[in-house]
Amino acid sequence: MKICRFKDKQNEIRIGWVTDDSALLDLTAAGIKQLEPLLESEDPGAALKQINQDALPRVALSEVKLLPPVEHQEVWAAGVTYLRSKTARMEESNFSASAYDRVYEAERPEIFFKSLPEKVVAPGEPVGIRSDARWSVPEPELALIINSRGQIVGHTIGNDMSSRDIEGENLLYLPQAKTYHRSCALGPWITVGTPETMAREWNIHLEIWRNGARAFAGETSVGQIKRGFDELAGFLFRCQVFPHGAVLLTGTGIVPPESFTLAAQDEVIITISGIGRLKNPVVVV
Ligand code: DO4
Ligand code: MG
Repeated sequence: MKICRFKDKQNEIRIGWVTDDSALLDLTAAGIKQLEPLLESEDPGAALKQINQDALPRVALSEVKLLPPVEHQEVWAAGVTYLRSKTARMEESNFSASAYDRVYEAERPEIFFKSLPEKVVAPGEPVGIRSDARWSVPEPELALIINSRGQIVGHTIGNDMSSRDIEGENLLYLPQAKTYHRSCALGPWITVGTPETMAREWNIHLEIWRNGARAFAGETSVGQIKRGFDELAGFLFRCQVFPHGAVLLTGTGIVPPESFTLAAQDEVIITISGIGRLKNPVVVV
């Protein structure tokens, strides 16, 4: 089951239940005006099933503006969770190579702050590459939607935009490489009710388009993530509170070749088989 945030024709923010590729049901008529109460319920999928779909207005997806599926949650990200990511980071950095090697094997994962909710980029809106970076890439990642009790209640698609040259120069520059204007996109909606065993069978696909031609394509599987989802969420919630819940990106397993860097006007398309597609053009910030 898929739920989204959207703006209607009157520019009002609403919650939608996406029923097929072309339409959603407006949940306002069922008294649902925010995602948070649904995500905080014991079982959001079961709560949705109790709603009478026939009583809800049906709206074409082409008539709405999708918003990032995040309200008051901080967005965090795990790193070096795929073998491919560890290898790539070690190649980009002579200086800090052993740090990646160690964190891949260590009990404690790498987790870093990624974005305030109000800064998250919506589907279709531009993601940013830094004007002071030479080597910029998208990182297509499965994102866990976690409620305030630390329970994983849904999944969405995340793009952890990154400046590889800045990170590679010195690991202490990680916050600048990872957290800047337009560096995090989420969407197009949240899938609820999928157990981890099923989510691990999903594929993640990345395409980057430039001047009408495909400049890069790559694929991985969620099953390649080395750590369990509850393990990652558990570390995020250690000695920390998230009164509105949190979003946790789970790391990237697709890394374009070293010769590739994003450019303005590229289009980044991330598809996760069980969720949908997140598309964003690129701008320099
Ligand atoms: O250690 C740097 C960041 C790693 C990351 O973002 C990833 O593996 O996805
Ligand atoms: Mg990442």
